[in-house]
Amino acid sequence: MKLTDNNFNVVQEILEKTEAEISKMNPVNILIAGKTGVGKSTLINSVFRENLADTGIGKPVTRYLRKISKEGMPIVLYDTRGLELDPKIQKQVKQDIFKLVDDKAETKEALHAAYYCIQANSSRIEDTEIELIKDISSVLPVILVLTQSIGKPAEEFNSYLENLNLPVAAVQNVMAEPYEITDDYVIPAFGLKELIDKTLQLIPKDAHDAFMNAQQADIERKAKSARRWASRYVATTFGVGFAPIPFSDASVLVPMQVTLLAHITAIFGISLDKATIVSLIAAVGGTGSATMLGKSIVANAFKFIPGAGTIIGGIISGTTASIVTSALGLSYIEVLSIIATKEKEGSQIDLSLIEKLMKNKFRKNMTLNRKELKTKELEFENDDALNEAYSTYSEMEGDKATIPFGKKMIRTIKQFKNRKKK
Ligand SMILES: Nc1nc2c(ncn2[C@@H]2O[C@H](COP(=O)(O)OP(=O)(O)OP(=O)(O)O)[C@@H](O)[C@H]2O)c(=O)[nH]1
Ligand SMILES: [Mg+2]
Repeated sequence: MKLTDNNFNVVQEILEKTEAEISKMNPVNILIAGKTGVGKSTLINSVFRENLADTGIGKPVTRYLRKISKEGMPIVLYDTRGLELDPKIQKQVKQDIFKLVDDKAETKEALHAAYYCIQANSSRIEDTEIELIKDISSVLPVILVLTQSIGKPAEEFNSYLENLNLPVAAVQNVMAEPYEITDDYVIPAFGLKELIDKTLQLIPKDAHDAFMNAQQADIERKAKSARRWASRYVATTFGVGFAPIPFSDASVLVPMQVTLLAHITAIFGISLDKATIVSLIAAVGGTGSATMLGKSIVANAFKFIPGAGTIIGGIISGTTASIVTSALGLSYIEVLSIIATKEKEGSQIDLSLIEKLMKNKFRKNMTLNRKELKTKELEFENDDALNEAYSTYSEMEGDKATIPFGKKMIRTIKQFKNRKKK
């Protein structure tokens, strides 16, 4: 595809605006504590984007605390190192944590919560560890994360801990990565969405956007949050008070569409590069003469809006503008959900297919009238829209469609009979 200057600028503006929005977010700051080898790094890599535990390792803050953060991600984690329950070391770790919480208090870097990780097959917990958990709980809300949870024993351990009435905010069983028992028996990952949910209930509202951006365990939730914002944005921008504009002025819609796409991208927090955005814009704007996003989208839109032929050369009403912009936002959210899912799975994204998917979704969403748009938005509540987008993409890839969104977590051992056949 040929890049024209105008087209390029729109893309550049989306990227810059996204970056600006992310840098405006209050970062979310979480302490991750637990004995050596319980699965802290594995948990961090599964819950957050970009393999954060491996790629975001910074300098040690103290002997027992390490800061994990990454440019462009509004999150800071502190990982305990070498936490053994030797009383002397434990005392130092505790001092380090208290000092950190104290130093950062009342600043933008104030800690919001702690995940205290215990391996779920421990079956009992030592008094020294109980004491440490109580101490951390006195300065931060703690979620006890029971890692590598397998079956009934892990659930029983959970009940045992609940019965201890520790001053923690929640106890959550997780399996961060699928666990292979044999080649044929695999325990799928579970519990991460619940952990996201519990974390959101604990951290302050003004850190929610940052947490949503950084997490990758619940992509449906990202989509819903983006969709809710987009619907509100479209309603306030093109609702009552929107003065109809002549079609020749359609490019005044560009800044609004840039804001829309940038904000959605910031909520999603996927690592979109220029090439991807160029493809997504080309998909809706076309590669023809009209290169400015607003104008070409509106021009394209007329092909899809029933009866729109009669208003060509006429005016764009609030209704027309909101249908076009909603379709743009909804399609963009669907496509970003697929990109985010692929990114999480660690699989390659085929840009030409992504462009095709965007075109396909936009075309479909453009034909919806106002009432249908409302229904379509509701589909995000039950993940139908996302599953449909995923199926479309898989079919284009030549893969059999699976349904990754909204799937009930399977908590028992699952046999994959055909695993080896592929
Ligand atoms: N399959 C599977 N393996 C896990 C999971 N959690 C931890 N492990 C395994 O347990 C081992 C230790 O996990 P880490 O995540 O490195 O533990 P850690 O708490 O970060 O350890 P330190 O950094 O040394 O304190 C690794 O070999 C992981 O592969 C899980 O959810 N699923
Ligand atoms: Mg580690």
